[in-house]
Amino acid sequence: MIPGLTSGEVVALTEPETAHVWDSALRAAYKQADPAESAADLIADLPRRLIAALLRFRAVGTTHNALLLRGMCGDLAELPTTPATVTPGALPPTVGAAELLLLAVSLLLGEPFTFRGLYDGRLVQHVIPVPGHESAQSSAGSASMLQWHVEDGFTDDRCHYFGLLCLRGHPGAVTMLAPARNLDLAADVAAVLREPRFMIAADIAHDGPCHTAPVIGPVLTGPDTDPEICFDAIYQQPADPADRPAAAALTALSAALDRATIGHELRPGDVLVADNRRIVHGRTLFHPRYDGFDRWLLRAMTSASIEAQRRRGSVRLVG
Ligand SMILES: O=C(O)CCC(=O)C(=O)O
Ligand SMILES: [Fe+2]
Repeated sequence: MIPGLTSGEVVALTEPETAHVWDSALRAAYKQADPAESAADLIADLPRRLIAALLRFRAVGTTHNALLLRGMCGDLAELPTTPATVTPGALPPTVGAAELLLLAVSLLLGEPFTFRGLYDGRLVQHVIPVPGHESAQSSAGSASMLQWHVEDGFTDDRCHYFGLLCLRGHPGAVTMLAPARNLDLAADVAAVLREPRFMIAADIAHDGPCHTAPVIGPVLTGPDTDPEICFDAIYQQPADPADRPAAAALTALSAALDRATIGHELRPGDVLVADNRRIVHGRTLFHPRYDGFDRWLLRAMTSASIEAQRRRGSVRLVG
């Protein structure tokens, strides 16, 4: 049994709070206005303690540098069947309401954005199992564990936070988190991981040429007590293929991540937000049925730096 988040990392809405938030989100979704604008409006309808928890998370993190919000969606009886593609056509307001709530949460952490070459540049992405992609090491896969990674580790433009909102869960599909601050690493291994000896390639979800050259850098940076981490079990290698200590350090790190694992099986209405600079994540394997009722998450990425986003020329779209 994988341990979970601590109680201090969970904010559960009461039934009246859920009803209020969901009603406001549905009304906003019916208007079909600009999603980021509608989401900004929706912040005023979120419970104050939820807003406070997100602002606190942004400022000082949590024990595992993740935060779970529960009861964010009301009645999901009208939810359509789970799409079979990551770029589905028009979806009804039930999905729109959930998208707006995820964006409202994201706005409290910074600026939601995405990459032009990722799922048609959709600000909110669909994390679903896709027929024929079972073995893919991307959110579309299912047949094998989605290995340890940070979102978009190949670029310095990667998000500071990501949020996953669950519309449909799948028993046994566990989102796994390993906080960098909980890793027990030998001093010599940690020292190698702090040197710029590692390179990450763009993952298969990114379409077309990458907007930046692959980053060569360290895996660990920042203070020992709260380090930042940039790791990808599949797409990262020593920059010099002959660098055996660097390869060994990556292997040792994978084992340390396994030992530090906590997990959460997402349920409908859950929103999991995680610090993409300080934790590594993955997901256990599961067996989709492709009957329209498979696991369905919405995902949004957030930059904590509005200045960096504006300097790139576009706050919402990068690349
Ligand atoms: O499915 C999950 O729980 C995590 C998905 C994920 O890590 C991703 O889409 O990058
Ligand atoms: Fe991920």
